[in-house]
Amino acid sequence: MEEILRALEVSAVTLSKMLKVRLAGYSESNNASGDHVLKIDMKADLLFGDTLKKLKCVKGYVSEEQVEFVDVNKDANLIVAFDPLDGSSLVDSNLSIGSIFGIYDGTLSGDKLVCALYFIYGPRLEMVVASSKAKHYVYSEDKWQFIQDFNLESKGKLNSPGGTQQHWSKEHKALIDSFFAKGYRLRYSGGMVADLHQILCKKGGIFSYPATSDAKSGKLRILFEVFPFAFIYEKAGGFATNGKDRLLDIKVPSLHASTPCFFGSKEEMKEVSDVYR
Ligand code: AFP
Repeated sequence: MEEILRALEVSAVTLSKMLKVRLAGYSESNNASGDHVLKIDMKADLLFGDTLKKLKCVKGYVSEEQVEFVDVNKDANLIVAFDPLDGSSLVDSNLSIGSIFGIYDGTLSGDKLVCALYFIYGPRLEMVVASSKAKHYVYSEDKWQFIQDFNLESKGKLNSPGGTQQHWSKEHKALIDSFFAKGYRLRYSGGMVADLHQILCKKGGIFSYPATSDAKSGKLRILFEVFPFAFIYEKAGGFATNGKDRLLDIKVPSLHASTPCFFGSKEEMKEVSDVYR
């Protein structure tokens, strides 16, 4: 596992440098989830894929940008699921974006997740890695430096509500409004890495991406986005649910399946469950 982390750290520094230069426009292709793909997404996918292919401990990987599972070493155990560049539609507006990874032992299911991490490309390059704790690092003076362990309070002040409001259910709208009525402040960039990172840094709040009338399974992908953040939030003392079940307990119907999801500190997550149950 350490071998994977060290290799990804190097690749993230490379990607961070690639992101600093002016980018070409949109490519012609769509990814496996049907999204329009920016050229930089594909470069990031190639970069991390090539990195993983060189590692003996990697059995295979699955990327948001690839339709199929990619085999690497049949005798190895660890499988990496990743979103190479989440929030890429924000590249043009120069907002923070990220790369998300889940490392699974043998099987792509929530109970086999042994480590989750993300890199955030903002004014600084930062990384959060969770295995036993959720650890926060910054890349500074050519090395990764530890900042803190994330520890969420039992509740926070930020409300980060995803999905088009026009397509929310009445119950979901009432839930989101109830947080604003209690003084929560709106924080939503449209990039889950930055939005969830902010809640961790500010020690609490709620991020939601519900089922909507036009997207019954929500938008965010279980293996590349939802499981890694659910794992990180639990290690930081928070919780993650689909409204009814703990996210890390849900089944994975297919590699690119999505799910409604809620992440946050424990009190907000309890309020979500009270409404959705
Ligand atoms: P892109 O990778 O297509 O930019 O999507 C980003 C994302 O998957 C996630 O990072 C955001 O939380 C979510 O989509 C935003 O979706 P909405 O634009 O529907 O709010």
